[in-house]
Amino acid sequence: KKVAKDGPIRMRTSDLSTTTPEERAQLLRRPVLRSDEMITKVKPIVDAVRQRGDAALLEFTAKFDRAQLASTVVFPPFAPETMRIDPEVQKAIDVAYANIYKFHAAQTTGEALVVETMPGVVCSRFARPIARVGLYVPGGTAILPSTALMLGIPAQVAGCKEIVLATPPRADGSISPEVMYVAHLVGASAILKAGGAQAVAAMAYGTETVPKVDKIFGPGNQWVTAAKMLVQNDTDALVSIDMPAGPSEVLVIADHTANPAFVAADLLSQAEHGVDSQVVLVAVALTPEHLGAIEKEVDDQANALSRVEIVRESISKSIIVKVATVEDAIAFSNDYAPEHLILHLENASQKVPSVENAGSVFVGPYTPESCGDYASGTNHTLPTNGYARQFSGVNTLSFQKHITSQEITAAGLGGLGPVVATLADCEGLQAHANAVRIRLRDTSKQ
Ligand code: HSO
Ligand code: ZN
Repeated sequence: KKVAKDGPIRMRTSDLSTTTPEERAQLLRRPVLRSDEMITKVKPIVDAVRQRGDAALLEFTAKFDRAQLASTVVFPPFAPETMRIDPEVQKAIDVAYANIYKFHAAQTTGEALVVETMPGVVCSRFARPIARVGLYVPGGTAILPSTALMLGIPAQVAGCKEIVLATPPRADGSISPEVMYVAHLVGASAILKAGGAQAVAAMAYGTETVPKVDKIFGPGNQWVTAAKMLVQNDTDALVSIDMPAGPSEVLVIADHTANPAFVAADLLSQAEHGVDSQVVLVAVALTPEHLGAIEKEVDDQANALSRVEIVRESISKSIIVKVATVEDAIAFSNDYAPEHLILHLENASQKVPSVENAGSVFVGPYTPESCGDYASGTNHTLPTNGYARQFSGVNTLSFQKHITSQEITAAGLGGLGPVVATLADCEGLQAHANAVRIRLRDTSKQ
């Protein structure tokens, strides 16, 4: 559908009190992601990099990023001139780094969990870092040093030994100095100057110069996402991914206390990410004047943005859902499972316990999503497309795996062994039963 190039920038409105269940289901739906189709498209690229390594990677980088590179990987120490940034920006990155580090460091105690389940039977669990991780930092219409922070810091906190940061180079072959500076802060062990499916493939399989990784993280366009899904399913690659990613989303719940200018600004901050950004306003018993004021703010503020054309398209596909009560609003939001949920409500913090599905929640009128996007401390790599039902956002544990362990004393085996032998007999697995009985006989001799 074509989007009018002039006229007001406005969202479509539905009233939940008059919608049918089918219409409600339609409101909850995201645009279809053609994952099969995309996987077919990225397969030749992934195969080429797997088979021809660096040569293929350089060809794709020349073709897609228009950058003629002699080599794709940069190792530390990074040259100071590649990290030269505005001192104000550097200070801001440093504060963001400190907050994100603090919050992610608190997510792991570093101590093993130890439980004696029966006398003499001690079970434990301890974390180990995933040794080699690949972080994808998108290029495209905006440079995203914030994404480098959000992926690099938990990797650093978790203790990953190799951190490969991939990002598409600019046409002159360089990487944005802000991203380079963050790579330096988080202790990246290599920078891969490549983007798209080719970068994902290079990290999944390794090339002559690109180190192979064990897990790939980060948001990206459809090509990147499809490539991540493809390599995850290849047992030769032996690589996992953080989560399937779709276009970014926000759902704002606003009641009579809501400031129209704040609400509009929050909606637009998500809408400016891309033409397929999903923006939903759930209006709780707002008067027509109040809702009208929000709509006017959206139009006015949108027209003043440099990315007005992107916003015009994403806002035209976005919806306002009118509901009667806060409970109805939260029920709708839980069904939608938004990546970001903003509670612009009276006593907003009291509503948080009812939130069942969301990537990250922004509570009260002074908590814009932007703060979580950049610097409050929480992660901005979050589940989209309704995956907040079963996925957590990226966090420190995403960069670790947990090993369990057990140690049983002779006396402990005396208590537990007969239980195990009985269950092994029940399953007809005699060798399993023997492994216990042979020991029980041995201890009874003492
Ligand atoms: N809202 C984006 C993250 C971001 N915003 C990066 C600004 N820069 C997805 O959570
Ligand atoms: Zn954002």
